[in-house]
Amino acid sequence: MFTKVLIANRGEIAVRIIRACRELGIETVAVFSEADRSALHVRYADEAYLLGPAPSRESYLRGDRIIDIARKCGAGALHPGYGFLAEREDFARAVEEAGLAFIGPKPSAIAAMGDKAVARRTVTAAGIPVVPGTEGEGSLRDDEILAIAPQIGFPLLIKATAGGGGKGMREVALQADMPGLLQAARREAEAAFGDGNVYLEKLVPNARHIEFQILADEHDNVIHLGERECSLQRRHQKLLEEAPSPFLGEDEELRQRMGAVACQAARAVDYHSAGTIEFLIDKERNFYFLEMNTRLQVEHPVTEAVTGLDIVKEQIRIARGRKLHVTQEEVHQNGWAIECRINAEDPYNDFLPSVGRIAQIIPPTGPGVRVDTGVYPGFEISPYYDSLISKLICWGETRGEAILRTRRALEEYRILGVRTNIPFHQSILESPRFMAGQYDTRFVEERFSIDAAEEGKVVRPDIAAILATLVAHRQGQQASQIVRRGERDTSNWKWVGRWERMHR
Ligand code: MV4
Repeated sequence: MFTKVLIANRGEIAVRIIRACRELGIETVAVFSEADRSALHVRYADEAYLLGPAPSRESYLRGDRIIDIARKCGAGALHPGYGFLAEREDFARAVEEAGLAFIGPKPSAIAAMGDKAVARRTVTAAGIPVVPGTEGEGSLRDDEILAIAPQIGFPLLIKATAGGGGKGMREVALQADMPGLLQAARREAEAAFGDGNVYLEKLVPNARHIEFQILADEHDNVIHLGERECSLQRRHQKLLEEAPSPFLGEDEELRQRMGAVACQAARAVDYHSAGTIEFLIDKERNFYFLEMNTRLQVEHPVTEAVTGLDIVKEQIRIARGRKLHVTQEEVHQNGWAIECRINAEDPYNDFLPSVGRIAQIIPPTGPGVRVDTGVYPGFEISPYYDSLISKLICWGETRGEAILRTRRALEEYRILGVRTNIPFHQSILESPRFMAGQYDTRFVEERFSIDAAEEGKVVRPDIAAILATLVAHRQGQQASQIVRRGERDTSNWKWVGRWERMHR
């Protein structure tokens, strides 16, 4: 059984995983790029090793170097987090071949769900409903696709088999548009995944995007932890997630039916660890398997908030060969949770990424509030990685309380130095459609405008001036951050001195 874990990731998720390891008494090893020398995950881990220059390709995607470091430092397992190498079958296999435990599913399960056409066929064989579309797998030629399209009917979607997340996806309204859009989809898929293969699905209009969290151990136990509503996105970037889904609401029968199907899908690929089954639901409440994400997800905390389970700890326990310590009957959704992804981007300027130094950051706290972040005052937001700087997760006994608490927390949140999408979240949380739970995957793009939502609002330069003064004052007398040390450092003063010198 391993007692030391290498975390092959950065940012908030690396910190999240280190925290789970700490609580389990497991030693932690961080890896970092030159841009992340003073990042939180580096400071929180017991050991940290440099991977290389800032670009991911030369650092966090260097699977060979990461495995090398893991072996040399005596780690017994590796947690990939999300993104980067998390869903790469070849990497998972290389980790196992190096004698390390991969904290995630088997390479064969990653492969079976990674190709979306193969996944469709696999789950269909297990009796799981998928959206009508092309059947089978393997590459389809243009002439074959053009021949099948009218049989499926329009509107339809061209999707990349290597895809997921909307890349290489094209909506087609007419057969006449097929050839052009087919080429465009193939080109985009080729550029993004090095694989231009595509398949077709009938478009489900006004769909809701609901996903089920599952956990599966190596002793044939598969359970689901209920759903998350993920329909609030913009250009396939999720911005806000909640659990439960307001669309499923009190419909416990449908929830349990979908949960059972999610477990079935996991069993179909002999899945172990935490995973997510994505479904589309149409207005008539028909649901269809969309894809499976074979990793820990960004939005896992909303499920943790309502179930009281620690999904990362469960992943580690499963990788240690232990049994799930809850049964399906023991899992309950209690209350409501909302997660806002706080991104360094400008909601007033087409969500353009915002880079620079975080001059000040004051996260909200208090009852029912959780903030997962990898940044701190002085941290430099670089253009090399995604723009997620923090996740705000608020829990309430009811959806209403969760919304009010999220509004309160967003109001408390102060981030200076970079632009963030906090005003976007505030506008969403005040929009009648969101409050009523009546939003689908097109809401942000088609029905929501932050400028319209904020029309008529007063600008308060006096408040801005007072805030600027307070921040300047604070910076002048900033207290040292005192962290209790274990055996590995002698003095808090020494540590703080080093810290201050690093950020001068
Ligand atoms: C769909 C769909 C409707 N019908 N498939 C988007 C990302 C990937 N996971 C699958 N996605 C979708 N697949 C069928 N057959 C709707 C989505 C979808 C979506 C589409 C357009 C704009 C925003 C969207 C947000 C979530 C899901």
